[in-house]
Amino acid sequence: MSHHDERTFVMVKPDGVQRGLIGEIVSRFEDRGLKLVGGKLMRIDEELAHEHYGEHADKPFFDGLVEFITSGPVFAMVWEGADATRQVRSMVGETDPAESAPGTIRGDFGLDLGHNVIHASDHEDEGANEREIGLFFDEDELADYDLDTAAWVYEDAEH
Ligand code: D4T
Repeated sequence: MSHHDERTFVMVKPDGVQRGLIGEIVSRFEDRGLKLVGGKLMRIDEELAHEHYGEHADKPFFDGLVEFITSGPVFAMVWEGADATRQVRSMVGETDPAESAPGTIRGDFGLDLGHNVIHASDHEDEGANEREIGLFFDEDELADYDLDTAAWVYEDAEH
């Protein structure tokens, strides 16, 4: 099963939590065949916000971004599956909801670049998924189990 086990970090942002979109978003990844291995409702503090968004520290939107991401609870998740980081990103859409196709999460639920509902690890940033999982989750918060549907999701899985 080794190539089915890529893990990626996903987070419903404070706007998505307030708008009641946790269930809808979880359902989309479940429906796709991905496996949920971790999830928690939590508040991001200033320190974690700075670590998570460190690459944007010198950008003009950084202060507003930190204020927003710490403004209410987020729902942090880890999803696992073949090519999970890239597959999830394609379901999320572009950073700017206006550029996101209908059918993507931002294309269906977002209108505003600053309130774009969801975060997912960047598949073009090597190791971003593992780094972000490590920032938000302890290893003992992640479940290691087989999903019985895998035999139907993956052509090469054993029945
Ligand atoms: P995140 O990281 O939140 O999933 O978004 P993306 O990976 O799609 O995009 P990003 O890292 O380039 O931007 C992080 C975050 O900053 C907000 N933002 C971004 C903003 O408020 N104004 C801006 O001009 C940009 C580029 C939105 C997402």
